[in-house]
Amino acid sequence: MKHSFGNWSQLGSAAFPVFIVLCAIVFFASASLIGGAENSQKTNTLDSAALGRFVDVSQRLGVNFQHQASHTSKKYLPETMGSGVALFDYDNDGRLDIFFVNGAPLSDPTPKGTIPQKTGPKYWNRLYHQKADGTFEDVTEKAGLQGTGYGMGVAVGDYDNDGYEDLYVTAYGGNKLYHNNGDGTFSDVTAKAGVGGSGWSTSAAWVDLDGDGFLDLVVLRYLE
Ligand SMILES: [Ca+2]
Ligand SMILES: [Ca+2]
Repeated sequence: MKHSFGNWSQLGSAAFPVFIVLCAIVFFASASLIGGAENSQKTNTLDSAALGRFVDVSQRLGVNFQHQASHTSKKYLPETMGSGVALFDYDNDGRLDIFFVNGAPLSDPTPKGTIPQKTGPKYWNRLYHQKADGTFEDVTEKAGLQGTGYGMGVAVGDYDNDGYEDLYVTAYGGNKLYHNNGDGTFSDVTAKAGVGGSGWSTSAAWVDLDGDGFLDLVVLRYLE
């Protein structure tokens, strides 16, 4: 120690401030390195925590659909089931939109042969249009897709090859084929197309069974 102080003494009083500055540089450089390492570790921890995780952004993006099931003491089969959803770009703007199928109320008990009806907006099927900023807006009424019956499933397909995806919606209480008019609205063309079916339908699929370039429709039915 004496030797060291001797050297500093020989360098004179001007060397002391230089020593302080050097110490300060070393200190802040070390702190910076340690801080950088800590930040890097935090980032890595966040990255690894985010990997494989999904975050519910429904409310934040404006998707506030809530499926409505009836709740009778009889626990009828339709009310024990969920319903379908379709992600498709109905307006060809390059962004996926969302269509939800919804239930309907049932009386308790429900007389045999009753056709369930959607009695109000909370039972409507819903179409959400994705806006340019990634949020969604409810365009159900404008699109005319409120629906009927106790909804079950949905199948998307451009059955008439006009470049716009159309919808086939199954329900207990009447299936519907909706033609996409290309202007944000849909028309019920079920009767004209002869695809109403009856009873209780569940799933459906569009597929070109015979390769003629026109989609064919497969509809699955459940119980009587
Ligand atoms: Ca779209
Ligand atoms: Ca079409």
